[in-house]
Amino acid sequence: MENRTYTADAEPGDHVTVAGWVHEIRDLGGIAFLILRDKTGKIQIKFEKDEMDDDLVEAGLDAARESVVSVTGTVDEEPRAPTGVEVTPDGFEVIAPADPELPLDPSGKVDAELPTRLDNRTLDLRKPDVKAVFEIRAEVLRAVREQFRDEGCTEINTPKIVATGTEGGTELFPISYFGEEAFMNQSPQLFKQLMAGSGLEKVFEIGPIFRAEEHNTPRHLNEATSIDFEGAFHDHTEAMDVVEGIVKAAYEAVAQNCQAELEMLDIADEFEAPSGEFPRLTYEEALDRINATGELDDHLVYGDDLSTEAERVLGEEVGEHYFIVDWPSEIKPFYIKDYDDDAETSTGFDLMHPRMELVSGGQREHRYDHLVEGFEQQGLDPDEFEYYTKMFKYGMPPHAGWGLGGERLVMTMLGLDNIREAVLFPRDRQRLSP
Ligand code: ATP
Ligand code: AMO
Repeated sequence: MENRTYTADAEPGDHVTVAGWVHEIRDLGGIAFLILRDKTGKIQIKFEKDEMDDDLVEAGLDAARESVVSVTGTVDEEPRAPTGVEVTPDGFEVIAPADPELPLDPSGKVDAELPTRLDNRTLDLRKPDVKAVFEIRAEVLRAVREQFRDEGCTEINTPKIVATGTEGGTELFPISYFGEEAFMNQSPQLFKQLMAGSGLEKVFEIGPIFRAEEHNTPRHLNEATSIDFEGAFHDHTEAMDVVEGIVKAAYEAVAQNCQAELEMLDIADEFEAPSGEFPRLTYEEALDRINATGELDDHLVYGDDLSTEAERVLGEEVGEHYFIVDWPSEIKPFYIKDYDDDAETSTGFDLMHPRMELVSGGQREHRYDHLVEGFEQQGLDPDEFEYYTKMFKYGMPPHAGWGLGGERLVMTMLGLDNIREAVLFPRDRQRLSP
């Protein structure tokens, strides 16, 4: 493959070997065109039937669509060709033939349903608009990592096979660990906190979380990518500043480095990185604004969690990213700290996109006695979490953090209807392979 030239690099006068997929063959009679496609774009290969070796013409025109072929030839200027140049071949080789019966059409002329696309992701990602989503996803993760590093955070990796859950006992996937019961981790929550108390102080992790969600929705996965932060000596407002910076950095990087992909998705014109501070609404203000719309069947009262419908109504009201702060303690997890002067109100916060929740976070309970009490109140046995709680006896600083759903970030950024569009191989109720 040494002398392969990316198709976009082919210049008039070059004698090149270009390799890629047969995108399309247009046979016009005396002249025929094979459109060759690779990561960089497409190039036209011209076959002049009367002037070329018959075997060469036959090999080229018999190649099935989506076969991988290699073409050697001369590059000429041709204004009528899609890229302004074409290759007149003197050599043609089929490297990997494709079955003419394709399960989906990568040229996009025939639409395929999502399940067919997910079953055939290799072919699906030959479509430039689908590929664009994953190029952007990669850029988002790159930008997020860079922003964390600029903030002085250290990237960590914590175990995904664990002995206990943290986000409530019902949504765990049990597995057998050498005959002992274990679980797929729902969140790096406890581990990242342990690292906030370590010499690392400010840490982040980008990794999978596993949730045995029973429901099948367009915004839940059973395996998702969580972007987690935990910082020593941070309170919840500082943790909110960090996540606001991360989300903005991701948007800015995409605006700057992914114009071609945004155009491919047809959203380049309206794509905008959020500017200005994200509004911070209290939970009670949020309830008032939702109730004032009169759009919900039931009036929300203090202590209610926000339903999907309530989130949607509020999102339409606010119309941009926003935080909800000052939640009732009773509906936030045990590891979140309450205000010192108001034990009924929690330092927990959510960051919302107008369409859905993106982030949960808060300042953590770092006082040993309060933490153990919290476990008991939540119905969890503190003894099972001794590996975690005992570290709170050896100098655990005040700390705060959050978890941001990576797929939700990409989905809302690009206006994708279904979260599965933002994952290569989604795991949901129906889907365990590929
Ligand atoms: P022959 O070339 O042997 O006369 P033909 O009649 O099929 O055979 P043309 O009349 O040259 O071929 O072209 C057919 C169509 O292809 C025309 O619409 C022409 O504009 C277009 N065409 C010809 N050459 C090119 C090229 N190099 N790139 C793009 N389009 C081309
Ligand atoms: P929470 O459970 O709210 O908080 O999760 C944080 C964020 O992760 C994303 N997310 C999901 N995305 C897709 N499918 C799912 N099933 C799914 N579950 C969660 C969401 C959500 O806002 N330990 C806390 C975080 C913290 O306090 O640091 C936690 O896990 O975008």
